[in-house]
Amino acid sequence: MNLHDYLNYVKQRNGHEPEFLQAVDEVLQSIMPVLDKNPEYRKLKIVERITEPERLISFRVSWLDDKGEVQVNRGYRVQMNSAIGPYKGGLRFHPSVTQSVLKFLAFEQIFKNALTGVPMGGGKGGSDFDPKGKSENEIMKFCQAFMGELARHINHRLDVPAGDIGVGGREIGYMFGTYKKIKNEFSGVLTGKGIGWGGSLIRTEATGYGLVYFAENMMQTQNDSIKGKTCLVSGSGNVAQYAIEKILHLGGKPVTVSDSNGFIYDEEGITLAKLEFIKDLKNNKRGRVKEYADKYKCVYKDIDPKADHNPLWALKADCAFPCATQNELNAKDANNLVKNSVKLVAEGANMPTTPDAINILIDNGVMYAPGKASNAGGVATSGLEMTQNYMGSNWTREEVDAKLHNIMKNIHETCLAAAKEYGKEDNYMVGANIAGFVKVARAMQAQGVI
Ligand code: NDP
Ligand code: 2IT
Repeated sequence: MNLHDYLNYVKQRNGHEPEFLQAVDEVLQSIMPVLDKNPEYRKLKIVERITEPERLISFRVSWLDDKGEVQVNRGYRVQMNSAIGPYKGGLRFHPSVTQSVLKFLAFEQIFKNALTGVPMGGGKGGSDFDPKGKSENEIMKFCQAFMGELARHINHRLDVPAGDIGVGGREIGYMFGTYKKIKNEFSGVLTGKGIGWGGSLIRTEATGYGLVYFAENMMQTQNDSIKGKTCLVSGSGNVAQYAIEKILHLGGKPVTVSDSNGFIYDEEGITLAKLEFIKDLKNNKRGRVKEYADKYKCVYKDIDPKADHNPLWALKADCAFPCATQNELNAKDANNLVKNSVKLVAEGANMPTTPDAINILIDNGVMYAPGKASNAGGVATSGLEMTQNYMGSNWTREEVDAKLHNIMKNIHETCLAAAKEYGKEDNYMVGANIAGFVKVARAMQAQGVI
């Protein structure tokens, strides 16, 4: 089959899943030269197999809210590919969660995890549960109900979930407690656990820190650095917060954060002290970023989700880090970034840049890092948490940070090397897709038709 046939094949089987098709299209376009060079991959139907989840679990989650009313949500776990290790990937709690969204995330996770060099397969899960406006008690009730079913399908050697949108340390704690009680065992079945009960230092920071380490590696290829650069960051959750922290450590100047309502533009720059305000606002008070503008007297703009562009990406800056959600940066936004001579776009979120926007960035010489490479520091450090759990020991902050640093450097080199080998020099997207795919395809080939 050629590219057109493959795309049709996947479309026919998953026509109602736009996000999944978007993620698959991108990877298939990148890997066609690999299939041409290795005809056995076609014969072994690696593409047909890798686009089909090994197992997909969908389940009902019933729970009682504070008023005593019965609530019903839908839960999922997509166990996508276990060729190179146990299924690994986060859990997302957000009303926009569908099977398509989780399949796209699980699919990308296969290649991301392969790039880390830590042995982990690809998986993802979550629920259409909306944590916004829920009481602490309701969050706990939901997490217990969700894990009440998920516990039957995971264990520390089979499938190890972690956090994602709407799932942070608090939710991991409630789910871990439930798993432990049901299974009557204390094991590293989840990552992102608290320090003192199996968690790893730096896991909380890892995605944002890793993203900026990766961006710094990209800048270094141009004998440049993040130092002194004005940076746009979207989102204000886990990834955005620690991306901002590391930008500040490296001497850059972050000027924006956003949430689903709007964004702030702090022309003077977000400082470490202002970042502490954001962390407290989003992680403890669960407030809106507008409160930052009220406190620090800077610009705040509502984001209209129906608008044809996001004005955050029309601000002048050197670097842009989309860290909120999928398809948050479209062609119009990419044109605005290009118009303002942005040098680098590195994805903290998964698939935040639409396919036409990616083309615009690459065609205009903007350095572009796909999330499966640049946000891999989170899952890589989850892998380090698993290793520490297996060994029964804990590494210091410095040890884990040094390993994270090294992993991001290796991913950067791996992407560039694969891109070069296939004549797409400096194209991180093609490099990431090829390097991730080749590793998994080889393992699938070795393990036979299963
Ligand atoms: P959080 O839940 O901590 O934060 C998410 C942020 O994105 C919030 O500011 C949220 O705003 C905003 N957001 C979420 N959905 C939307 C939406 N539909 N429209 C606009 N804004 C939205 O999640 P994370 O920081 O963990 O995750 C952010 C991204 O990074 C996701 O794409 C995730 O898959 C990816 N990622 C996360 C990793 C991790 O380790 N946590 C690892 C690798 C990637 P609001 O407060 O209004 O909801
Ligand atoms: O998208 C991701 O890589 C994550 N949400 C982290 C997954 C993990 O298992 O740490």
